[in-house]
Amino acid sequence: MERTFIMVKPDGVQRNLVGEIIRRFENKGFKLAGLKLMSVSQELAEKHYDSLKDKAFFPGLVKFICSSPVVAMVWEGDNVVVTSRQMIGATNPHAAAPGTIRGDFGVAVGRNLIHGSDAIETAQREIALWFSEAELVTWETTLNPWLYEL
Ligand code: DAT
Ligand code: MG
Repeated sequence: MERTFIMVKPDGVQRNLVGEIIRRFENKGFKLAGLKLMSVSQELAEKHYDSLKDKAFFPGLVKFICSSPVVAMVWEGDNVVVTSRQMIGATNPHAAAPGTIRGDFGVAVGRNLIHGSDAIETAQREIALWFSEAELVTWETTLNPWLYEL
C-alpha cells in the first residue's frame, strides 16, 4: 500500500491544529503508520529541504522548522501521495482552495502549516529520513472492506 510523509509544521502545532489535521486524514479513510511529536535538528531540516537549498528563503525555512516542535506522520492508502497534496492545497495559502488545509487555516507562504511529500519517490526518501523501520507500524484495520472494493 502507498505511503506518504506528512508533517504538521511548528505553526500548526502552536495553533492547536494537530487534531484537526489528523481528523481530516482519518476521515478520508487513510491509515496511520507512524506518528511522533519531535524537535527538528538543523541537520534534519536541511536534509529534508535539500532540493530547495539554493532558494533565498531556505535559511528562514530551516530556522522556522527548527523553531518549535513538529508532528511527523506516515499515512497509508490508495493514491495517498497525490490525494494528500490535494487535501493540503497550494503552497501559498493565498492560492489554496477553500476546503484544503492551507486554504482553510493559512494566510502566509512561510506559515503554511503542513508538509506533504510531492511524489512517491519523495515520500520514500522522506519516510526513511524521518522514521526508523521500528517506528513504522504495519497493522490491519477491519474497515478495509468498507474503504476498498477488495
Ligand atoms: P510545498 O510545501 O507545497 O511542497 P515547496 O516544496 O515548494 O512547497 O516549498 C517548501 C516550503 O518552503 C513551503 O511549504 C513553504 C516554503 N516556501 C516555498 N516557497 C516559498 C517562498 N516563495 N517564500 C517563502 N517560503 C517559501
Ligand atoms: Mg515540497
